[in-house]
Amino acid sequence: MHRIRTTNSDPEKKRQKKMNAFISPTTYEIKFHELVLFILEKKMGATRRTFLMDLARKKGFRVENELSNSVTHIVAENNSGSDVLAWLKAHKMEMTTQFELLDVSWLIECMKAGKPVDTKGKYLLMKNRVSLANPDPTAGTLKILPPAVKAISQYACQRRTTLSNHNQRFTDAFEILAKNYEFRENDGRCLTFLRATSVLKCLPFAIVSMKDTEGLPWIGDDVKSVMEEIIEDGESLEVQAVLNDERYQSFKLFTSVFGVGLKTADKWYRMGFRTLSKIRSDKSLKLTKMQKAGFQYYEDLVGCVSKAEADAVNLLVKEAVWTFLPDALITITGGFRRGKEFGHDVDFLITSPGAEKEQEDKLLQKVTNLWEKQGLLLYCDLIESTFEDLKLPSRKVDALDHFQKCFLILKLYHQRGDRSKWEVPAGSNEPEVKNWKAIRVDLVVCPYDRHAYALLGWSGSRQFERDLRRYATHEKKMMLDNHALYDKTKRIFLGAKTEEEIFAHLGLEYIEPWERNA
Ligand code: 8DG
Ligand code: CA
Ligand code: CA
Repeated sequence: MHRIRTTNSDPEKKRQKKMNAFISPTTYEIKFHELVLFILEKKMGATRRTFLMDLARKKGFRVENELSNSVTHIVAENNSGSDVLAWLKAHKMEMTTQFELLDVSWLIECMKAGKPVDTKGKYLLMKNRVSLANPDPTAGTLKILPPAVKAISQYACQRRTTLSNHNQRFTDAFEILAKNYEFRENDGRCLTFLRATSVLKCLPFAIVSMKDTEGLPWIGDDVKSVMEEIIEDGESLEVQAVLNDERYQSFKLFTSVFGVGLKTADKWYRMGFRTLSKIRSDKSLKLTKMQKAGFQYYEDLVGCVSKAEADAVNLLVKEAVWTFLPDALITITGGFRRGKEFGHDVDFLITSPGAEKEQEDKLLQKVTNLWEKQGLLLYCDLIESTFEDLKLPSRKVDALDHFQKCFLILKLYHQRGDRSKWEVPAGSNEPEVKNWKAIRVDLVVCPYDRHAYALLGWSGSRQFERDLRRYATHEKKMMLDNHALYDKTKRIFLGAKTEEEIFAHLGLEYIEPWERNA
């Protein structure tokens, strides 16, 4: 093994050796073999370093006393990336492997999690992995290599995509283009930009030059030309043109109304409408029940639902559902399960281990009746179940599922803590101020034995779901949807009690919900 090459008279090394003598000789089991840590003493101090080394070892990390070729992660405190490089250079080492330079906050997160966490942008002291390739140990030349990213899969279900997006300037632009292609019903080009968005969102670094995109899937010529513009000029003319396009602006506005899809938006646009107020006041337009509700509660619905509001709705749902099915399991799904702070609605999956089919079938009707009595139900669209036990999973990647569900608008009263700001002072003649907010809520009920499949299907993101199904079909000769997984070779349904089991059936590493933000 190559060791740091330093002269024997190096006082730093002598001191290091002395310190190492104090490090607890206790050996701990190494749990995470893929990482080898070295903690830099400079500016951290020997006591804290010893403490952190010991703690990390207790948690199953391999921590080296000395810097060697096997080190993969160097952790430093109060040092910039260039500080650390200067230190390494000053210590005249000969190393050929690459390693990452990380701030101590990364190590602390790992200690909290009890396992290695992503070396995300904010922890990295150097965006690129570093290699000290030094044929002449006295010269100490440093060479920065391109980011060593593991080959990135073309399938979102083989990538870990958290909410920390280092490439938002590109993905925002792609999302605008994708939306515009969706409005123009150009599904192919829409998908091109959605897939590119999804790939860039999983990268642990920010792209600064086109060289950084080498080897990435789904980055074709159209995507590249937008990226090049953004890198060179800070913005893309194509994106600017879309943002200024009247049709795009109108479609964006019209589809922001609950119940308005592409067909209606197109109709209104061709009729010459450009604003919502004109549509609202036109008595000759026939609106669906859903669109009427969409206009009635527009201001509330267009503002996002916060995590705190989702938690308040969660209490409402639990209280109502448990009145009729005390053993029901109720899970928030959708974006909030993936850790998002805001969403456009709140999604829930409900199942009960003990309920008879009849009880299950009547649940949503009972719950919505209760809310209606309580004056909380502003809109309700209940869809009956068309679920059949032995139905083969759908072949379509975007198929809707067959479970019983309801799309709702609920009245959520402001909580006591923030209600005061709405309260009218005593004796005031002002009209009473609205003390509630309309919230979109989706409830889905599934049979207990399908819970894992329904949970996986309703947790999203949409891109993640699409790629799970595409992966099952093309890589495994299996069919997956929100109800089941069918192995076409063996001609059997594969049961699963947990999401982990579904990933295992598919031969995939488990991806946590908060890593599914593809
Ligand atoms: P957001 O609300 O935070 O904006 O995003 P989201 O929570 O990820 O999106 P969503 O539109 O609420 O959808 C949540 C998941 O539910 C998504 O992965 C797609 C999935 N889903 C189904 N079936 C159906 C369905 O019938 N309608 C809708 N709208 N979504 C469905 O699996
Ligand atoms: Ca949602
Ligand atoms: Ca939803």
